[in-house]
Amino acid sequence: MRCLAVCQDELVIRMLDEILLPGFEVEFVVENRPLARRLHEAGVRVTAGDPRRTDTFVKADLGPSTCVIIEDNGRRSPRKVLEAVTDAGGTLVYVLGIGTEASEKRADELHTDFPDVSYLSLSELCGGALVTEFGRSLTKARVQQYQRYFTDADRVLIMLHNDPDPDAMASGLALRNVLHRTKATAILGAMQGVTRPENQRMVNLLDIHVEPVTASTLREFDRIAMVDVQPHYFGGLIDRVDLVIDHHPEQTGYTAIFKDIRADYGSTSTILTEHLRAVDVNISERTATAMLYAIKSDTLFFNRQTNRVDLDAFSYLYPLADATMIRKMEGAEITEERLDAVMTAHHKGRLEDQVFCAFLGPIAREDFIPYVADFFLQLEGVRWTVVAGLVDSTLSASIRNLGYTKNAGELARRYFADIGNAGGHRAMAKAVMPINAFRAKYHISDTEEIMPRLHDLVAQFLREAPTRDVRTKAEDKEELKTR
Ligand SMILES: [Mn+2]
Repeated sequence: MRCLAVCQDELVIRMLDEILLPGFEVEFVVENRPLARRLHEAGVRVTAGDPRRTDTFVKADLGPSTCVIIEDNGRRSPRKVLEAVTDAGGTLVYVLGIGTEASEKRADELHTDFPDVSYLSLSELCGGALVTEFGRSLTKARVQQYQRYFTDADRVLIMLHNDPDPDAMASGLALRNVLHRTKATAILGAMQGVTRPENQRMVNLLDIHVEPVTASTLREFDRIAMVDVQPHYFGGLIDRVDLVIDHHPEQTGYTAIFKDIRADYGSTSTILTEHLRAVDVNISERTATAMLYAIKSDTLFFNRQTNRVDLDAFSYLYPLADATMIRKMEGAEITEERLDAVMTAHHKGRLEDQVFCAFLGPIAREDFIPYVADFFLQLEGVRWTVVAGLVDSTLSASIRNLGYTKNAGELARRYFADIGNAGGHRAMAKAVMPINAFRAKYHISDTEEIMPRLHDLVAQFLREAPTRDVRTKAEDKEELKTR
């Protein structure tokens, strides 16, 4: 997301550059030339110019989807700058109060003349959670913009890449939802249809219609949106679209009126989950199921580089989706090796007080562990699973629960963060640590003791009075980094 920040205070600039950088592409507009030069040399993206002039923003390529932050230091009124920004076409505008005592009064004053402008204070922005909040409110503003733009169209095409995969189809369904349309007025289309058997299974089970599109039928649509792909993919056939939502690296050479491209996200469905949440649209069970399946498959069941936003979207969709349907879609994924791992867990594991724990011993591949943990969560009477296994000298554990009890991520962090990597969310978490560190901390002399010890830990964790998920500043910061 592109962000233009109009700031004159070096400290504020450096701070904003630090806190906004992971999620936003920030560029500063600075009046003082020596300061601009110094910042430029320090690697900060900066333009020197008079912020009270419209052409400064025209030159900075300010568009309706660029977020603008204007510093208000309480001395000179930001009114002139606001006018210049508005004249240059800025619509997502925030005024950031820096050390202004009467920020509420200031916000009221500005609100009268600039009703669409939001007022924030620096201390709010720095408090981690608010950067998330800020991100949400920006997403909301952007979604509302494209929703409006699509309202009066008779027929909308939601274009997918060739041989659409789960993420493409789920994103298509989700966008149709955001646009409040049906399959008659928002058509999912592709130049080449679905061929892979596992994707066809999804098409059949969820009754998804992907219409064939050709260069000539493209003209029959009033608006074209693209999800999980960008126009360059079609080799010059489509060089102008109304909306692009994608998680692949941004490409050039096409025009899009609106776009939301987040290359650090694991799936396009993750971006669309945020869109749906931002504008409070009801997500149907079918759409949630498709999206959950898409996130799982695009992140290779969280084995590919996992982003916290993907886990967040996953936890949000989980209770809305039909788990049985997902298992049916995954059907063919039961391999003999996985079955072996499940059998081992069945022999060696134990179910006690609705908690299933198993230590698989040495295993060939780490991905058997989450698979087995997911598998046993389906078993009648199971509410928690903790499955561990050994790959070389590394002990890996996957923790799952049905999503409405205590926090799996908190359990992982509490018991394993000091001896390895541990983290996750309410319903799913993971810990990876050297086996020797685990043996030393939990006084394990024989591997037979591992499974009962896991049971003890879960029991101890569940016995404690419910706690709020208290997170440290460092974790909030970590979340920012992965946004
Ligand atoms: Mn994708």
